[in-house]
Amino acid sequence: MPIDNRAARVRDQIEMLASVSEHHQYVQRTFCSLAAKLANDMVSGWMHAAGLKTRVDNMANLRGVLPGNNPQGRVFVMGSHLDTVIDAGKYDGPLGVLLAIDQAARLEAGSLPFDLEVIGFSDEEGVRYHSSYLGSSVVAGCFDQEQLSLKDAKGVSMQQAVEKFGGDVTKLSKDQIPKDKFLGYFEAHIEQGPVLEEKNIPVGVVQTINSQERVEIKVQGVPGHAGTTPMMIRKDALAGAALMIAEVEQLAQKDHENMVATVGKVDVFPGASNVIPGNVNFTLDLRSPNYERLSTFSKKLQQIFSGITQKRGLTYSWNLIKTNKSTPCDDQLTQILSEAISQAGYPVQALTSGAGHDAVAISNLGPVALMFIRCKNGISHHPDEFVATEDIGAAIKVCDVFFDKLSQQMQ
Ligand code: HGY
Ligand code: MN
Ligand code: MN
Repeated sequence: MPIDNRAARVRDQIEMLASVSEHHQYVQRTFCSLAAKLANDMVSGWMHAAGLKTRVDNMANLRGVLPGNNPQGRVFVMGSHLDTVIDAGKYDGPLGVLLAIDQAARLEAGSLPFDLEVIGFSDEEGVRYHSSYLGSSVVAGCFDQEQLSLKDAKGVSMQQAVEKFGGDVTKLSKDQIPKDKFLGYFEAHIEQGPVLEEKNIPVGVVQTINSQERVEIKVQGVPGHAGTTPMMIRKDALAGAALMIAEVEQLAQKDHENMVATVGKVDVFPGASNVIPGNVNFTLDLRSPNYERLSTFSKKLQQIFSGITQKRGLTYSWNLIKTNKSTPCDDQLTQILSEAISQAGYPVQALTSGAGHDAVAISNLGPVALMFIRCKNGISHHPDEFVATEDIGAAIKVCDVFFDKLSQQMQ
């Protein structure tokens, strides 16, 4: 099938998948939701049509295998995630899964010296449990079982959500790819940044994925009557949290070359307009190319938080949910990818990734490579996210050469 037709097919699949959402006004597919199930159903149909043998594993990952020609062969994985953020774009995640399915459709079963496994990971964004990489960390054998007790906004534990979806948490280890079977991983993903557009290049090759820390901060004060409690004796958790959040931004701005810091979610209790907030929980998302700088930033922030809360008669807790050091992409796979980009007729543009990707978790198994695809104005995690069909075509062209080279060089 000509590349333009394949690109148009991927574009149409992107549009169809974007209609699968747990919200009627915007795109939202979170871990183990009904929308996640419907998305798995839709995408597994496309996997079948591409000749893949599919299954949903115990962590809700959708997996399809194209057997190679060597029964003792190892497995090479290509994929990305099918879950989304809230009010999401259409391409962040799904584009990488659909490009993988397109590759499987091009390659005949038995044509590769290794098995090709295509995976639509179940939870890269970590929206429901403020975690991340739930699906890929099970595949990589680095899932933290303690996370099964995390509760979502409705008090549903991760274990309950998995079991309701049809997974068995006692069998998660069976869903890991054994390290000695694992050949490597390749992910194609939108850039979610402006560089490729500025350079007018459709694809780029990622060298490193930045380090990341996800924390939940709980601030405790004393709730009270908004009308009868004098100002000077209040222990207002939200007023304190507001100062803490302002400090997050100021400290990151002071070190803006190395750090980004975001408070994306704030929950106020009891949340009534005439009650002084007694408790506030907020999320903290810290990122840096340099993990040591991130750790120093994190310690400094804890000192600042302690100063603010002590002065105001509040207490707070710092609950680390997830931490990932910066992840280098594999030299050999990245070299093959760079050669494929060049052979496909594009300049080779090296990039670092400020965003996290399933490649971070999968790197616990072995070599990973990550290709970025230009997206309009670098917009992502927003309904205006967009990738031109020509750039989908460019990505397909590179993937074709990448797998042809891979099958000659790696077994
Ligand atoms: O948050 C991220 O970096 C990614 O989109 N999960
Ligand atoms: Mn993503
Ligand atoms: Mn994302």
